[in-house]
Amino acid sequence: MKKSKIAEMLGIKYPVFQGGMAWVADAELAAAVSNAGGLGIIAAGNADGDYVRAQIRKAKELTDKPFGLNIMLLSPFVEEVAQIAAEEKVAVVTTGAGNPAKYMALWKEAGIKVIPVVPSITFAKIAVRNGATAVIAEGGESGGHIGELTTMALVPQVVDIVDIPVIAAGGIADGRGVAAAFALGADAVQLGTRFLSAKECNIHENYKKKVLKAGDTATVVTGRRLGHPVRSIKNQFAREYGKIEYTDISDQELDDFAAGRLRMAVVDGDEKNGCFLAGQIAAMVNEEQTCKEIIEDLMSDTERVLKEMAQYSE
Ligand code: TUI
Repeated sequence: MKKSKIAEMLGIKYPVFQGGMAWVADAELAAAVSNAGGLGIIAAGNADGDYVRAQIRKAKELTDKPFGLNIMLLSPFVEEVAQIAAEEKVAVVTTGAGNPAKYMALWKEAGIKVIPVVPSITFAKIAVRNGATAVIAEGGESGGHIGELTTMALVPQVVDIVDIPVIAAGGIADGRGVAAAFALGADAVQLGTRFLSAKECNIHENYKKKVLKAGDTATVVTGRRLGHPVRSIKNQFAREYGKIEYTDISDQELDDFAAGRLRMAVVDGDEKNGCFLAGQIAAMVNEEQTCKEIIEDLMSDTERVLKEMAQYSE
């Protein structure tokens, strides 16, 4: 297997990150991924500081391996969560949905490795300037909040302008995706949707079922009008949101319409009213497995694909 710089820097066995999925990625999932040799990541999402601190402490009990905290920068609790990350000295902070520049000195002083998600070259350059350890280049195939570019277009362009490791995310579910990410110059990969099916993933069983039975065109992007495009599985909520998005409804009403929908999906399993975030590769996720099985499957599949690809250089 290819030597991964970021895996070496973090002291993890495999170059595989688990995406910091809001409401989904708790201490149990993160610790299971880290124990399996990847980088597990707890998602702060919109949760308050007490919840996040408790999850970090729980993960420290469940694993002695490094794990990360994903900070969603649109969270109303972002200031206190940023402080808690520094106080608890998590090994890694990843960020999403914004520019983390103003917190980076704080985290770096605490010895934390900071790895922002960047949706474009502009934000990749800002991350490098502010001392990021690496960047996650996430394409629009991903579930959740997405940027404009695809993984195929974004990853090589980011690789070309940064001198730090690039982790590819978006549309990666198996060894073919990992090998493709390596071909684009990525040093590691981040997977979200594939971990939704993990045995250690504590989402409502209706959410898991939706992912397991999703087809290739199961997802849709809504939310562009408010500047926060979000990919989710088509259902009644997504259809209703899509219908009202371009009417004369106010921004506030539109925001209110979407509020709390992720919780309805993850906790309540409300198939009609919940927002079931998932990436375009949901159709490629077909069985429930442990995190260890997922990561080992992924790595052996990657090796097989890379070996097969050697024929192109003969
Ligand atoms: O953050 C994610 N995925 C997410 S966050 C989330 S919670 C949410 N729900 C509704 C609306 C907004 C957020 C669900 N899924 N992935 C990482 C990611 N970061 N994707 C795109 C970005 C991003 C976008 C803009 C990063 C930086 C950025 O900067 C632009 C700016 O103007 O700050």
